[in-house]
Amino acid sequence: MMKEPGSVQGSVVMTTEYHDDFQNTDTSDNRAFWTKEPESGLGQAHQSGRGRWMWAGPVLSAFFLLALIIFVSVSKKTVANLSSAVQTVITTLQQSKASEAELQKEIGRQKFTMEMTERKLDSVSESVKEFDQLESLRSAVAGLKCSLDRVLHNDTVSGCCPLGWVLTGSSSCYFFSSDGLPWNQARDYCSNYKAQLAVLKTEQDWDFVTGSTKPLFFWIGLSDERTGEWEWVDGTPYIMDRSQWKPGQPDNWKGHGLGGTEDCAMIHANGQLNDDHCSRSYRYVCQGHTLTHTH
Ligand code: MBG
Ligand code: CA
Repeated sequence: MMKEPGSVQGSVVMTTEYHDDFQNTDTSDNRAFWTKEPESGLGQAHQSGRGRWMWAGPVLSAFFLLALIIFVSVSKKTVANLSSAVQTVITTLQQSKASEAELQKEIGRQKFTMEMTERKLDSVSESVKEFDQLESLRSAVAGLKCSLDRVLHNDTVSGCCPLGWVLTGSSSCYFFSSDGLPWNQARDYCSNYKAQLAVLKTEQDWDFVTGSTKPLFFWIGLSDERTGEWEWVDGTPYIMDRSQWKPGQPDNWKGHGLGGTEDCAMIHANGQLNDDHCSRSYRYVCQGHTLTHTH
């Protein structure tokens, strides 16, 4: 009744309806369906390897991630090492800076010490230069002390010269007369004081005496009367030194009209020697020693 071919066909239709999809599996339909994909052989090969290489992506990603981790880790380590090295360099620089400051301080201290030493040496050098002056000052002070002792105690003390005599650095006593006597009488005067007419064998004695006599004339203990050769009153020979004599002297001059020649030495106005007639009256220089006992 309701069964009609269409019904049967209906089932068929149903089938047909079903087969519609099926029909879509028709080769031509299949072809049509697949033609939507790339047609090249390569595309087909790729498509066919896709399944096979599915693991590559994650593995590569994991590998990349691991590499990144290692890189970061190594980088971190490197940065840490670098930071430590930089810190070490900074510390070393700071230490060397501190050492340099200390070194500079030490150099400063040494410089100061050297400057002090230099100043001390200058002072010593000046003292040495002034040694001669100090020596004459010392003897002047000693002479003043003797004078003071004499006034205070009305006595002559050991190490001092007789009243009116001058004490020198070499502990000699000199008397510079204010009156004039012939050479022989002058010699005897000095002898009365346990002294002698000045015998000047050293440069110091020479300088002291001639420095004191200028610009007056004074007899000293030098004569050639006894033997014709110049000798000191203590009997020792005189060693000729022309620089001690005035130019052209000694000349043993006879033109004075006093008889005889010139046999006695006197210190002229300029501090140089001249031989003169022994009978002339000139001031004289006696030379003696300091007293060794009080009396
Ligand atoms: C004098 C001397 C004398 C004698 C004389 C010769 C101008 O000096 O005192 O001793 O040497 O010169 O001309
Ligand atoms: Ca003369």
